[in-house]
Amino acid sequence: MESGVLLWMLAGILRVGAQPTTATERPPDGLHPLITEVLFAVPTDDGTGLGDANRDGVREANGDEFIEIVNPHDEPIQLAGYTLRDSAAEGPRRFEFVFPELELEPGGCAVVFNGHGCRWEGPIGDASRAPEAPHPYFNDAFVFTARCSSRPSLANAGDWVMLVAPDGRVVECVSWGSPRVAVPEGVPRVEHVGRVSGSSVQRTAFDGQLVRHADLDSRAYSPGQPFVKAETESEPPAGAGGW
Ligand SMILES: [Ca+2]
Ligand SMILES: [Ca+2]
Repeated sequence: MESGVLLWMLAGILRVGAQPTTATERPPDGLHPLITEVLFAVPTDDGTGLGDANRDGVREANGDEFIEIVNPHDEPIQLAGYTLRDSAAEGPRRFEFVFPELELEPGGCAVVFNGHGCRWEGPIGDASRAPEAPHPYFNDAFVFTARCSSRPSLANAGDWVMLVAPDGRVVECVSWGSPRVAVPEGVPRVEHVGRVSGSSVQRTAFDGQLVRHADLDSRAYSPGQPFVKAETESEPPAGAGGW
């Protein structure tokens, strides 16, 4: 799809944060999802429930971590076999989630929580099967738990997550802070977001950057809402009646 190729070319020359995005290789052929949000530093609960991103009433420093993706194209994407993983070597410390069969419609959103120690209400999927329905608590996104043990977690000080296509080729990588493991050579799209605390990093638009969520609006994260504009840009004038 030509628009997809154009997006990748554009993304390759965007600068993200203070550091340049690198484009070293074309992405795998075909249409791919796009990472739109990563919560790697779960905020500390300040008494208001902050940090409880999965909305089970408890902040779990690992379990409430999540990665959000969207289908940015105008055709459905079959998610089966797409993988999200972090920088840890293969083994019990690696965060890795392989999607089961789920056709994601254009604009459709999916959220994968670490899930360690989490409880769930409503339709939740895992690596063995997709949720039976979109989740009303999460803006009607498809919500998954990776059912992690206590060990895999995204390192607050620096780490990365990558999206890997079913054929094994890397689609994109989001990195932050000072990862102990360098992003592998040849990843077609790398976005580095510096060090962020107390908030996720969130994409502002289909072709927008990943920025600190709390700098966009009053929220620290928004699982299920793939694009968030800065409040100052999106607020309608007083009396305009909203949308
Ligand atoms: Ca929670
Ligand atoms: Ca979001």
